[in-house]
Amino acid sequence: MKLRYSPASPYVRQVMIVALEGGLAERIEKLTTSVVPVKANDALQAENPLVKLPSLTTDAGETLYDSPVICEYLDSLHRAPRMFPDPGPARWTALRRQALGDGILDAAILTRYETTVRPKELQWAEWVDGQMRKVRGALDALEDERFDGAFDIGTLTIGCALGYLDFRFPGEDWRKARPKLAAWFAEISRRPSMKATEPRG
Ligand SMILES: N[C@@H](CCC(=O)N[C@@H](CS)C(=O)NCC(=O)O)C(=O)O
Repeated sequence: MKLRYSPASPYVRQVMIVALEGGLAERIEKLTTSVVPVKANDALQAENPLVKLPSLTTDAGETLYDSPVICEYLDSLHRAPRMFPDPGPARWTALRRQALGDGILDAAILTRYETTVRPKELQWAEWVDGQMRKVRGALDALEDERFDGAFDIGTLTIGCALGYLDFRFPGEDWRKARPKLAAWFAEISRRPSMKATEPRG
């Protein structure tokens, strides 16, 4: 399998965590790829018309995207404990948490593009405020979430979102008003798959 990869991408990180947890990492060839929304990338576009990371080309030659689809595909290939729970209440909880983690990431990345890619004279403060309101509101909701030791697609996605905030928004100080979430994050960050995929770049 070939994975369009960046060590800085929190969505790629989710895929790599699922791969590591399932013992599949050796089967994945990482093709380091750089993406910026205002720049064309013809090679990536030929595989993924959305021109985003990650995308995964399977051994059968089909290219899958986006990260939730790739994660679920990889999770179907191994016999280790599944990251996607079977149908039932635990699955809905995990998928809701996955959506919340991805939502934090989507808003944080829109903020980052607005502040680092868009020319200064075109930047829109209300846009940034609106996106960061989503991020902070989601973090506030997570402070009261009871994770009960779960490590699955929901909790790993939230872990990747918090890791991304530390990586790209070091001034945010999200831990200050959210001590339970901070303690939970410290605990899951000790997991080998989380450690091996800490963001770089
Ligand atoms: N929903 C997508 C989001 C992927 C995404 O936005 N990836 C970023 C890199 S971290 C990207 O490719 N950005 C380039 C762009 O938006 O054009 C997923 O979960 O895979």
